[in-house]
Amino acid sequence: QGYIVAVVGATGAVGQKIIEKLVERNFPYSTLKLLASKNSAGKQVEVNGTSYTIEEATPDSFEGVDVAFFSAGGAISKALAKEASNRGAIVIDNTSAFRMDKDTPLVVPEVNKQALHEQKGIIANPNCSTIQMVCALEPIRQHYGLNKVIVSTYQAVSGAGAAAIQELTVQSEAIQEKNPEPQILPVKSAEKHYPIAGNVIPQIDVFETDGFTFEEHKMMNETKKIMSMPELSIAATCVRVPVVTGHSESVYIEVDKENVTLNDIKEVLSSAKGITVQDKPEQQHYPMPYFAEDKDDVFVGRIRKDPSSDKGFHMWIVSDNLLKGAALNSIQIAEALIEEGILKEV
Ligand code: 11C
Repeated sequence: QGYIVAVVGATGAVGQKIIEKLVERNFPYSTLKLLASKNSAGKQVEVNGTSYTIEEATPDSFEGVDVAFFSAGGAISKALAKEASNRGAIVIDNTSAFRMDKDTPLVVPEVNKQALHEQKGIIANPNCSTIQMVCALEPIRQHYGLNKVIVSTYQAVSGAGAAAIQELTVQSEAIQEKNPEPQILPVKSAEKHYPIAGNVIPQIDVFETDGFTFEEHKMMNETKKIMSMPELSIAATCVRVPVVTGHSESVYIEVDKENVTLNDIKEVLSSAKGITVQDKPEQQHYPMPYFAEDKDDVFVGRIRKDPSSDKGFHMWIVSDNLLKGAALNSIQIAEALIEEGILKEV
């Protein structure tokens, strides 16, 4: 008794976390199909004491599947997500392939669970840096309205995949080397690559014609879609830092209501689901990626009133980009599908 669940990209960093979370949260699966590219097919993976063989993902892999988690890159999602949904599976896609598609809900359950009812077979999981930010913005918006967001990110290399983690590790060990021969960051396909150990790279993904990067566009466009605020004034600067896991964000907001106090903001964040406020500067208590790794929550601290704008506030938001930013949010979407009766009880 339970759902037939497929994980596409089962050998990847996010795929592994999805499997871990399915087990940890007792997701009601009866059968687990672990799928990946041809290269990984045949590998053995142990899940909760049972050994599984990774199979190559093909259209027919999805026959009879109830829920399919995709995290094997945009090309695989574009090739196979519709094949899976045509065969009756609900797809939860972790790539940017369908996020801005008008027929695809883009969901963070704490913010817009109701959008799941509009699903037509594919549900998109937002970008990691977007998810943690909207988790903090939504409770503030609900109470005090939201007029403006300016965010600068400090993003971990695990967002760029296993090869980027490896690059940081190797360079960190040889940090004195004058020519570390970077090959992955900021973007594998780019003409130039820069070292990440001992460095900060103000480029994540490729540049668009307006001077913003694709990552920055994702943060701006996805936030508007998830929060149903197409007119929201929002700008992002996304930066890669030499941290393995855990994205950090410096966020400036302007609320809509008058006379909102610092305590008001702290109170709504403290009572919001999935948020832990860590904000005791006198005890040097604030969120850091080092301590957020493997934690489910979004951590918020350094909450301050802007010195010159009555409606302006600053905060520092940190979360594990592979968990709430990816695997955990995907599982929470699947759990919400069950709660909302969209995925029928079995
Ligand atoms: C990064 N945020 O840190 C990206 C990774 O659209 O799901 C997530 C890519 C995505 O590089």
